[in-house]
Amino acid sequence: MNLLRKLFQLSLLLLFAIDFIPSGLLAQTHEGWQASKETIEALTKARPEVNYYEEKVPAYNLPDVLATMDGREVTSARLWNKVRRPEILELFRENVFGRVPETPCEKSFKVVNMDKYAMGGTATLKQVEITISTGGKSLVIHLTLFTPNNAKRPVPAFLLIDNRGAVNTDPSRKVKSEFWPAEEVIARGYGIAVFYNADVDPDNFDDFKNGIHGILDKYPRPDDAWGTIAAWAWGASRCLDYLVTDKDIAGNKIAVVGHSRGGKTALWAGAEDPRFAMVVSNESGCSGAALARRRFGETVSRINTNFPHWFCTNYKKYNNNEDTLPVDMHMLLALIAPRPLYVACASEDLWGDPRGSYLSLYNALPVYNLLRTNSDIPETMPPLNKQVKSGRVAFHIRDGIHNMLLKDWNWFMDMADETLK
Ligand code: GTR
Repeated sequence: MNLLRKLFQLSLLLLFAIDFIPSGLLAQTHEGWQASKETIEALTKARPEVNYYEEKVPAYNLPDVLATMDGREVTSARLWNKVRRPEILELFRENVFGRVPETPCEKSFKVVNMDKYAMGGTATLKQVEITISTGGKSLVIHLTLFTPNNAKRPVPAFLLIDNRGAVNTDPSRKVKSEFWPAEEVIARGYGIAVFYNADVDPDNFDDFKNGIHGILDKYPRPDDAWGTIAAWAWGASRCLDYLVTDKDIAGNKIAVVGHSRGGKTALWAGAEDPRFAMVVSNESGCSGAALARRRFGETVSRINTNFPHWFCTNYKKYNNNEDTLPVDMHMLLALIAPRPLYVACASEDLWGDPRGSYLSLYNALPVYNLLRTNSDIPETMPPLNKQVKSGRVAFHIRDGIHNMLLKDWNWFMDMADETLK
């Protein structure tokens, strides 16, 4: 009886004490984010063949990001930069995204419209045509750029790889969208640019005849020839070629941002082009930030079947065969190091495997820390809507469905405030 009373008193005391623990501490000691049962069940009902259950994730071993192919342990920044990073980049070219053809081409920029009083006088708008030409054929990438009028120039800037079309990125600003919240980004002192991915390569499978493929590819195409995602990433770099010439922009402070297929593209753009000073992957999922070996939500075989044009032909070898892939996506994230890297997910987007994306970031940390960035995040995911940020890496899982919203952008800018400004 006495013992029972003691236990009762103790539990009251505990309950009382919890009220006084600072909420920050509580959040840290809390279990991290878990997918809701309702979401798991609803998604499983819609696609019973897809795994959304954590307990069904197979056991796997990730390739060691810090072991060279000839078996050396990478213990210095020098060995990473000279040997291991180039090796990993090659493995991704060869097996996943494909290689850019060596066909020489010409490139020119033309500012076709400029408005110094855009957005009610708060910003300057420039519309730029980037023309790529070779062998009598050419292609134009339309770049839209706003820079703040009331900020000290040159300003840091964000470049969005737009995979949704002009309705989200209207230069006249008659139509506004949280997907590209240009006014809000300008108000925080950043430049904001965008190009439409389909300008570079239309998002459909036509055996690589249209877009930049039709201009630069040699046929028959080898099995490691670039797919559409690598083409979009290349397009992002052509936009960067212009941006670094613009006096209003700080060329060494340009972040590349992408959502979903655009997020996969942003990661590959950042890997291939070290001039991007920061990379933001929003809900990039399978073949983006999410670990392939978890086979959670979208898998390598699903993505290669539904989107046969996104990756190189070699990637199809890993359909239902993820364990033989010589890389996993933590190694793609590691290619961004030591630059700031933001990985974001959404709680209902289990197709894109939020946990696999977080673990991927976690497993890229050894490279960030080898490069002395003091980036340290726990293995447990943060709770919903709580950003976790350390050194040069940051992550959040926002409540809601697959999308990119102002809430996401605000967190991206919080990180950029610390790492780019
Ligand atoms: C899905 C695809 C994902 C993701 C998404 C998107 O259909 O399976 O990998 O890229 O499209 O881009 O919105």
